[in-house]
Amino acid sequence: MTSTVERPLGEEKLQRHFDDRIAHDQRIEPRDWMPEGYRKTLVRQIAQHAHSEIIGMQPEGNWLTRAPSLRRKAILLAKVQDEAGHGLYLYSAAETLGVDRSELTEKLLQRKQKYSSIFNYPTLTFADIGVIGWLVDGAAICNQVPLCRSSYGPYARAMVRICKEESFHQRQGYELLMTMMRGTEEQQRMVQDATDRWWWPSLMMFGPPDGDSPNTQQSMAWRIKRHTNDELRQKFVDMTVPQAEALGVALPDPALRWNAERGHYDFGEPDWTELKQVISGRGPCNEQRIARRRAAHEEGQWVRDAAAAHARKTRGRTS
Ligand code: BYC
Repeated sequence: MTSTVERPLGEEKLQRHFDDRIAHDQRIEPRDWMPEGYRKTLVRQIAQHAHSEIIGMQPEGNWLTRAPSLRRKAILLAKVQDEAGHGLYLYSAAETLGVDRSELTEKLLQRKQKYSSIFNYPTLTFADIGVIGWLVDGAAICNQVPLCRSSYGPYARAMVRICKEESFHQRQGYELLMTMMRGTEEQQRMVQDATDRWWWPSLMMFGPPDGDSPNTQQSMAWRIKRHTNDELRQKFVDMTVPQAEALGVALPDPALRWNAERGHYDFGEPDWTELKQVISGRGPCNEQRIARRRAAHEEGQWVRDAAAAHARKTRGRTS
């Protein structure tokens, strides 16, 4: 993308100007010149993030009609709607880079673009709703707060609002679990079981280990990412262990212990083969998630047609 002011400077000067702005922590905006690799990396990451928000509505949506009280139902409904909103902000941020939302959706449906591995696991009990809020939204906050300082303006600004809402999501999950832990033995067992199933997939949300992450180095140099995958994973573990203790649940990792020398918790190795399988479409719910997304997209065609017809009519009236 080239702005009319900067175009005559020549590629080399434009690159120097871009590098200088990145080095001085200045934001890159849609009309600024940017290297093609920077633009492509942003489209890849923002699209993946947007798809994750939209697909992420499915595992929780599974419990909307079976929430145990009106209050829990209203909270869950608000959370799922927030996620649709996050998807919209992110698709809009991606569109400032010259791609179209429908083109991105098509790529998702053809499995040419990814979405987060975490949403390919089933939600078996209502305790999963609490654990998703606590662990999945907790991991999302760790990963996404630094993205509010991402070098690309529209992405960084979208993340500010998303992170505020994610904090509410995390707290509602924790509050739900606290309530269940004060309940019957069966409710306590449900919380422990959900924690056992979601702990390792939550650690995998941060991506492959740094040594096996092809994109991290360049994304850090461009200040799209501010921390490596392993740094954020460690931060999440350090933050979550005391929360698990306060809740009274055990985290399913025998290697988990405080390391006074490092000032961090040591923890076991996630199963990276499982992450690769889930990312490549062979997780427990991949087929179901994409099939549901495709059906929703097709069933929503009349809404898009009606909106386009209305826009045409309004344009006709004003002209
Ligand atoms: N799942 O070089 P790497 C949410 C892919 S939404 C699937 O480390 P990068 C929420 C990666 O894309 C959660 N794919 O990549 C929503 C790359 O493949 P491509 C989503 C993964 O980009 C609703 C390849 O593996 N959050 O939290 O530097 C309710 C190599 O990886 C995963 C975001 O998207 C994975 N776990 O780092 C509640 C946040 N990990 O693209 C919560 C923004 C890696 O080359 N995204 N891959 O084909 C990011 O921060 C980064 O993109 C990642 C990966 C940390 C995810």
